Amino acid sequence: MGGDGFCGWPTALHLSNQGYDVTIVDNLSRRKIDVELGTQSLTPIADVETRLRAWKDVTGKVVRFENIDIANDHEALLALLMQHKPESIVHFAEQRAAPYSMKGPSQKRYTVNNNIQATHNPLVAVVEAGLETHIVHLGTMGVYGYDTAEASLPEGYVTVGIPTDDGGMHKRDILYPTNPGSVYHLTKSMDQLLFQFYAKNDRLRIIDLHQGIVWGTQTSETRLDERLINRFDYDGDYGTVLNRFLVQAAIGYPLSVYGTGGQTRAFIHIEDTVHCIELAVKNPPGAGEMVRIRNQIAEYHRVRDLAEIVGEITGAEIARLENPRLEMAENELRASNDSFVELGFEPTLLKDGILTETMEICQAYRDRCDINTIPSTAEWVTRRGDPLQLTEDLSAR
Ligand code: NAD
Ligand code: USQ
Repeated sequence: MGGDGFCGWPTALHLSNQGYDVTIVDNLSRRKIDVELGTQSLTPIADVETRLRAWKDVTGKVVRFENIDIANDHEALLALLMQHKPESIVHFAEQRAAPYSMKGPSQKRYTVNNNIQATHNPLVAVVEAGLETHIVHLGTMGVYGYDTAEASLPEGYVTVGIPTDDGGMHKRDILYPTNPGSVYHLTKSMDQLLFQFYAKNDRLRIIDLHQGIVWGTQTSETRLDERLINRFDYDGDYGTVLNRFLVQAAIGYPLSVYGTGGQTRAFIHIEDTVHCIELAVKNPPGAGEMVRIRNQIAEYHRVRDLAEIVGEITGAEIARLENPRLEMAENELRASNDSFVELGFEPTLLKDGILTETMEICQAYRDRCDINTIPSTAEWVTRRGDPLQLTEDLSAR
């Protein structure tokens, strides 16, 4: 679900290449939002039919496509599940840009309505159809929040002690207290509760992947033919920081560091995303078990350090812009990714030289870049008086 998007498309191809029988379900809302925003992928993505024909031409394999809005067309979703009885659902189908979710009231409402229903409906449909389907959901590291933590973030749960009336201690594993920084991240926090309920009540088998920022664009499957090329967002809403810096460097635009650039985030290359999802699909939890949460991350970087790395390689200038977001100016971040490493995940790191390939893509398609869509126009809060800054006190609330 969401298999026409940036992470979904290469995953669909990879799973198909591994011998899985894949159906993509997507309502193409992401392509419509590009039109609404007057932007487009840096890379020339083909329409879905052309993409699927190319995959068949190149590999002989068939991937099916169903245009269904999973948030609003429950009957079509249910009928599809009853027809195919899938072994697994990989669920990417949500509005995923934090800035877009903070642009205004209609984008906030769309993000909440779309994302919550797009997560709830498949859960209801799997129960209604009486299926054993394993659900793999793409969540985000952002549910943990980015207040400076002195400890390494666990994978989803934390054990707490609640004092009992007789002076003892009642121990319980609870979801790590969520601290979302945007309406988008808020929906991922809410998704977690839906999963907890359906895993307990209906014994659904669910994995929630808390993924970091995905960078890069091509994978071994999307490289096979230009018609298979993956999406590359660089605009002020959907472009994520490292990919934006690489495009900006390619067109000679100063790298847009927000605030001090002291924000530390987790990153993962798109090829690693695809491999982690395959590992998740192959390793479902049992029925009746707690939701399995895995942190899908390779490494951490501060935004200003990324700008310096890209600047050193390309000679790009660095611009320090007022931060349009309400977030901590500086934060530390450490998080466990042990459960993927135990399954055999070998993270690809920036220092492995893989930056070069993405820079080449940016150079190859730089003429498609519309400079007017680069600035971020979403503001987190209506500014009155002094610029707002998130302090540690406010962040911890
Ligand atoms: P994307 O926007 O490129 O892809 C999402 C796809 O879902 C789009 O093709 C869209 O048309 C589809 N979709 C949305 N709502 C739908 C609906 N109601 N019915 C059917 N299809 C619908 O996003 P992406 O970057 O591929 O992200 C995929 C998932 O991974 C998202 O859930 C996102 O939150 C998560 N994630 C992404 C990143 C990242 O850096 N890109 C990082 C962490 C987590
Ligand atoms: N930033 C800049 N300059 C830019 C763009 C961003 O300094 O030009 C900063 C932001 O202020 C922020 C950090 O870079 O501190 C990351 O921003 P981002 O836009 O790269 O990523 P984010 O908004 O967090 O969202 C992305 C995906 C989202 C996913 C999330 C994972 O769009 O779907 O859930 O990464 S995570 O960040 O781990 O929560």
